[in-house]
Amino acid sequence: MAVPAVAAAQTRPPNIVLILTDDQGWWDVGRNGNTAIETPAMDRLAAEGVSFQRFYASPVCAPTRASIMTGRYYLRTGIYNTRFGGDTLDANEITIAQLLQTRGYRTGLFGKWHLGHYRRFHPDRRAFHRWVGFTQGHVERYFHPDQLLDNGKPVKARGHLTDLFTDCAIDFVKDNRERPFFLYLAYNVPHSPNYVENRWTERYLKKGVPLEDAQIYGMLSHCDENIGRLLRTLDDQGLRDNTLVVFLSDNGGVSKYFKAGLRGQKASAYEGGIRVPCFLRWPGRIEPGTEDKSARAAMDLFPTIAEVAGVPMPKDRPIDGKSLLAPPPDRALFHIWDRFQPSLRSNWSITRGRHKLTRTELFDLEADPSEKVNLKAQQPEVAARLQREFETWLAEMTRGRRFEPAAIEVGRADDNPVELHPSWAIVPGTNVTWASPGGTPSKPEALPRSGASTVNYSFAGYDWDTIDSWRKPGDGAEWKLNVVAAGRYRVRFAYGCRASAAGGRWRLEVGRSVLEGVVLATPGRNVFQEFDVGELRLAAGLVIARISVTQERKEELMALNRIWLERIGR
Ligand SMILES: [Ca+2]
Repeated sequence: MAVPAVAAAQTRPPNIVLILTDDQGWWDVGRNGNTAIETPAMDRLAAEGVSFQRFYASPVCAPTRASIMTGRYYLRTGIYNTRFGGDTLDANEITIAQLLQTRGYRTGLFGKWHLGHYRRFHPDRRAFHRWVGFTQGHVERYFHPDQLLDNGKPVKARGHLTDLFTDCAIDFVKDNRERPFFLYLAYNVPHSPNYVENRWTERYLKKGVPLEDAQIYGMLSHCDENIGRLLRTLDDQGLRDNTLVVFLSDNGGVSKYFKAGLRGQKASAYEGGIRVPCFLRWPGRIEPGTEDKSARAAMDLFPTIAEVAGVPMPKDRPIDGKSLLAPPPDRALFHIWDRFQPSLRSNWSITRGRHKLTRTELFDLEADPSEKVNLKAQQPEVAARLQREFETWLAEMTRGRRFEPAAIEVGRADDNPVELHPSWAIVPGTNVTWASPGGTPSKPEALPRSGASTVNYSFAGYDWDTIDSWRKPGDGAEWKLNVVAAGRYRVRFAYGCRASAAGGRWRLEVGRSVLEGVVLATPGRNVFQEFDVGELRLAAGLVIARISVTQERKEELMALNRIWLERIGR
């Protein structure tokens, strides 16, 4: 697809609306051959613009979001995981919102960020004037959500997130109709947990779609209705013609009812894990009903949007994406996914032209789009060439990088008290990079163990994750902190502990400051209560916070859900 670029001298650059869905497969949209799902608004965007047939995202959420924001392969940007602090975009990355602000755009994000949980990494620190959303990989509740932030401040809301984010987006469009705006509407459907009003699900149960897929389709149809609402707003406000609308999903799907013959799903480097729907509409610039069969990628959106807005790209760093408005580049596309240290043992693939090499197989995507026939034995020279190209790329991506969480800032005035999340903890005695020999760990995800330690990290959702199963003296967990303001800190825990297990002694060391105490009973092991446990005096600087068991236990110390550090004085 080649269209004439907009002259940078144009007085008002076009608005940009970027709509992202979460875990919608290439096949989860009517336009791509799914006859069961009803997605008229998405289909209309495709019919009124260009539809990409081979559009690639990363196998999972945060990596794709990093590439969209920066135009770069995600491993360059600090992202290496979707949890454990590995979903943090480096502070020195340049986001597309930053570029657009230099051209006078108003920038808004409504939805899932997933590029930094702590304040320093929030969207308003990455050049979004306004954001309403959440920072982690998913929410526990779609209805009446309890994890929403408005420019970093917790807010309560009533209704379903898909409706709420659309309402915010529509208000943003109306409030900014007189100036160029960049709207990033990052829906979190149809990511689990599957919650939508029953009427949406029932529509698909009646068609014979199995329950889980009916819920996914229902969440997407509900989302589609909301996208329709937003598109009507653009029409009503007279903004349709001067607005580029981009629609895509962030990784492969998880539904199984219809898969368009693609192999694999979310988290896989097969086509089903990385091919996503992508449609662009720009009236008068993009020919309606265009189909583009070239291999394109989510990181291409950054240079595309920069070109449309007439903003120069950063010159001080490699930008891997290529504008979608230019003819298809001659390039390989690389995919890799590993929750810990990326390596040749990770789940990876390289695509160049018609060929695709995975860790163990070679495919001809033109003859075999379903990736059924392994050609590695027949075409060893092709496989070897792609292998070398992948190894060179991986070496470049990983050189000099440590794949570990960023330090949590403690003592910021705008994030006080600060929460220490169990998912950001490291279990001592293990490699701090959490190198995993076998790639993706099995569920439930556990941190690697050190020696005889039994400490466990249990993920039961971000609200309910815990550090537990600790019994031996020294068993514990660590966080890397950056104390930005020295002073007195109040320490608060949230944990669960059944009465018969109460009485264990804990020790919290933050640098040279130490606090000790006894675990009290709560109404149940999984019923968390909050306790003020004392005060610490902290010096400024980088430091390790470590909580541990001090005496041998028959029962676990507690199910630790949170630690808060609140600066209360000099
Ligand atoms: Ca996702």
